[in-house]
Amino acid sequence: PSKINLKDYKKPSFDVETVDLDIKLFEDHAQVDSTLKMVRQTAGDLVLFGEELDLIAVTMNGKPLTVEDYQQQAGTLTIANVPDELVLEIQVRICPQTNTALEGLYMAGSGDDTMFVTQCEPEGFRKITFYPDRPDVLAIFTTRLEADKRYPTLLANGNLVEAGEVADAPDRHYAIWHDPTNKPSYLFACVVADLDVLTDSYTTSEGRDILLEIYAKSADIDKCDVGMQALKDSMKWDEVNYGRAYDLDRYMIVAVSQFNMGAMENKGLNIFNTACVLSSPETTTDSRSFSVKAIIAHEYFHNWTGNRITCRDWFQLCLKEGFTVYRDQSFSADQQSSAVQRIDDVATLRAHQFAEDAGPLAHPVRPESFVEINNFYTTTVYEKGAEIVRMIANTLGADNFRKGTDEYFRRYDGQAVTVEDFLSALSITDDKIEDFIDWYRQPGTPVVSGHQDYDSATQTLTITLSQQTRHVSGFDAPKPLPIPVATALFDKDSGDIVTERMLLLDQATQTFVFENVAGEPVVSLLRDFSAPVQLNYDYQDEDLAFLLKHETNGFNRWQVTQMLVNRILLQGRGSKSSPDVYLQAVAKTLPTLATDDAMLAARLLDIPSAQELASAIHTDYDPELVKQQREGLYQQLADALKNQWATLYKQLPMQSYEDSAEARGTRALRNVVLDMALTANVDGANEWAQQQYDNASCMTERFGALKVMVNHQLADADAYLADFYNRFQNNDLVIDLWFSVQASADTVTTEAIQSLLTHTDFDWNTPNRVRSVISAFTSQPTVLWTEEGLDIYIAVIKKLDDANPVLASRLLQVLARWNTLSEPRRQMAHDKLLDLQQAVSSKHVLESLTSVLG
Ligand code: B3K
Ligand code: ZN
Repeated sequence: PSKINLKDYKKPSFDVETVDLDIKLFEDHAQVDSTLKMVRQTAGDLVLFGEELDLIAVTMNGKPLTVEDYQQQAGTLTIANVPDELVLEIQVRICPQTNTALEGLYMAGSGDDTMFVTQCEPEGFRKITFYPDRPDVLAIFTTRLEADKRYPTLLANGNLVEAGEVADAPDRHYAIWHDPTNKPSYLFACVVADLDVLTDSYTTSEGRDILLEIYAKSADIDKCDVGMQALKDSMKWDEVNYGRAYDLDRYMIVAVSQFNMGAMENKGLNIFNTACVLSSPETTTDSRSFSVKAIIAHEYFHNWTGNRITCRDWFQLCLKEGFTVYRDQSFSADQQSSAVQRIDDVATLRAHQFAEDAGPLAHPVRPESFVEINNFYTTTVYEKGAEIVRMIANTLGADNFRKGTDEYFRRYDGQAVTVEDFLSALSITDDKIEDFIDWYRQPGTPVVSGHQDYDSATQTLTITLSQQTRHVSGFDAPKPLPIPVATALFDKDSGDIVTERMLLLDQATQTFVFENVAGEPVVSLLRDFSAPVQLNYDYQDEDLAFLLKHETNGFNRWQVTQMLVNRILLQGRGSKSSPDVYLQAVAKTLPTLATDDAMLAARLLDIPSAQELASAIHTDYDPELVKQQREGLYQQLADALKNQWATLYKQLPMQSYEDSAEARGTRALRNVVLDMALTANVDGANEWAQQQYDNASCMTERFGALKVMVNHQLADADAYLADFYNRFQNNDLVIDLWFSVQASADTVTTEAIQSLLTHTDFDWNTPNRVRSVISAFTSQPTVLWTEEGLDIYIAVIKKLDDANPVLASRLLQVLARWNTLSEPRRQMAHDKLLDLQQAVSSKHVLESLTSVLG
């Protein structure tokens, strides 16, 4: 497979004005007829993409073409000597029933319970028909769907124009949909199914009434209210914050149980993984439910950032994803404490994106080449992409950022554009914004180091900061980037802030001078995580404890506790902190914080996951040692606060369910306290767990209790697991939880994983189920990185390589940091990856494997 390079971008030779699709579904295949009206843009042949299609007929301007008239190669159909204006009619046959890759048009479900859905981004439309399937070709789509009447639901993008019976076929019916907006083929969608619908409406700021619909299986329709409310909230939020209103008359969301990722923003017809849209108190944990709202918002926000303004080519993926993630993070921050939102976003960034940037899969937020674009839907493109937009927004300030985004929408609406276009619109009030382009081009996480010098004679404080980014092979030597460092100086005696300033570090080393500073202050840096960098500042542990007490922003308080924890846990790797300062500081803070902000208090007790700790270790990583140290500190924390747990647990009584930030905070903290109490062997904690399970008002309480019972191997854990299974047997998403709580248990063994994989409810065709075991398993590196653990994991990749290469490749990417392991694990992992290379054939897995092997 060949590499595609950003520098080779060329405009398409033809533009498509209109597409008429006629998709007829039959028992064992589908027939797709398309009519494309095209106009020449530049010289050259007409190139259409197509994969896994049976070409039946092509006509051009009414004249049938024969095999001499076109050239069919792997993946393309090329027609030479084409007039400047043409109507192309193409007939193909496809087989959605055997499409296990879940790209293009595929059948989901099994037996009597099946439906047909599409996933076209990035290049799935070419599995439906031959087409110039690239994001810079925009067209008006009209779609006719025809199917057996046992599929009453026929949906496609846009507005319903007509529906009825098929002449001469009493069992069949059809519907015709027309989408009036110009769109790229990756935003095409259709659904043929038997679903119920939850309906609502929304009146836009422009006074237009929009029909809102969420389609789900009848058993799930009672779990769509949270999503519906989130949709209305998102519509309002985008009007208020970005001045963007919805444009079509109808907005549809469809829940599908077999889906490769979270959700897809198809114009007017979003398709969602059931896990990302269904939510009810009894079956969904708070954190899952909160992410349902965030994903609904994300896909809705794409309507402007992605759909109305789209990407010129797939290298620009971050243009829509980074900006849209930034928008959904801002939306979520308005739904809960913004400190907690920032904590969660930063924790994810540090655990996954920093690891990616430090390993062999490191790539710029805007990659420069790829073999398979599906491999680049990464945390770097999404989350680091969002951090760049955040830095720009903070640098500009709210008003100028809004001027910039207004300009972006004004200038580029209806177009397919680049990151440079985005920056040029945002820089209308400040040209310096264009300098952020290097953040899109340069891989690797910058490390910012610094120290301070205080001169009491002149009352000046000098902060020296320097930045360094590792040189990733295959890229230019790294340059200094513009790094905004939000800074505050705290008076040591009063604990008050004396000065706040945004420092802009844009050279290799810089000094920043603060005048008239009476007494050496404690400096708080990178407040609110003002840039996606690693910070090494010469703090004393006591400074960090001081900041935990005096910082005014909850995020910064969390950040300093994490610094303390990291200093303790990465001991022997350069730092020498004893846990005492940390334990005392937390013990002092917790009681008040628990009453003021329970959610923040829960986060303050965070000890980074084994994976996050591993991401900071670049050689000789010993998973056993990390686990030991991590658990050791957790035990010390639990013991140090042993006499607080009972009081705290009782202060957080179970109440009838409510979906408020406060109630969610109480539930989150209660679960953490329960785990701490069991860790510290507090008398009676076993019974608390059982009572919490038995009397639970919602899934957060029930699952929280189940999880601690499993992790602490309480005597009745198996009985409770069995009870949980029986209660929720008919709910796939809850059974996913049942699988994952076992697969991620602190005490998991390879035998346990093996038996989950052979359980009658395990299903290779449902990505959620595969992830509920296999991805859950990666949270236990001591088991994963063993001979048996890797054999299991790699066998799964092999098995999925052909059936679902997108999923297989994604699972493989998690093994990227094998190279940091200590021997003999490192050699063992290397050998197994080499064996895998002999056994796979998808370009997805092969490209990832080539990078992973380095
Ligand atoms: N744009 C889609 C992702 C498509 C992934 C294709 N492998 C969902 C999203 O980011 O909103
Ligand atoms: Zn997205």
